[in-house]
Amino acid sequence: MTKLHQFRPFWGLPNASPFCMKAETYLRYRNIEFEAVPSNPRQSPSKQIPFIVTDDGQTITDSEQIIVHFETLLPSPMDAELSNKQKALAYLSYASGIQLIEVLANILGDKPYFLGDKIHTLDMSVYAFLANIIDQPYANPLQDLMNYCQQIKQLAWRDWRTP
Ligand SMILES: N[C@@H](CCC(=O)N[C@@H](CS)C(=O)NCC(=O)O)C(=O)O
Repeated sequence: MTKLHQFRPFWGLPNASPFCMKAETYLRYRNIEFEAVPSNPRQSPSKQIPFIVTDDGQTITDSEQIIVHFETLLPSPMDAELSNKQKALAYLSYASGIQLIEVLANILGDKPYFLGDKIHTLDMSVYAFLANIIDQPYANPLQDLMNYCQQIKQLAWRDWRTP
């Protein structure tokens, strides 16, 4: 079984690292069997987590590469029908803080997912970063994006309980 090396749950969140939570959200949504292994960056070949060790012994670091690995193996790739313009959205960074959050809220608008009616790998990233702000104990102005997070939480994390 694939081993996902990542931080332990923290602060009532499955993971306080959005990169770990992104990878785990993806594995859960895609129903890929995996075992979570508590780890830390020192144990990773890239000195960053998450990383996975696959059934056949391959080590893959970086949340994006983990998704790419499974997307090339599994049927029905999540992003197959996207245009280049839509794929460009995936390069959004959260570096510019609240202004970017406002932009994201506007892009999402009334749509259920960032690129429309269907969930894509971009939603794994956006969800993981937003959940690390929304699902934590301090109030903040991200309430408008909560429905979006709740939706992906229902799809990928329904069975998860705070340890
Ligand atoms: N591009 C990487 C980023 C991973 C990352 O930044 N992980 C952090 C934890 S949130 C880490 O391991 N930091 C340790 C370090 O950089 O020394 C990914 O998508 O997986």
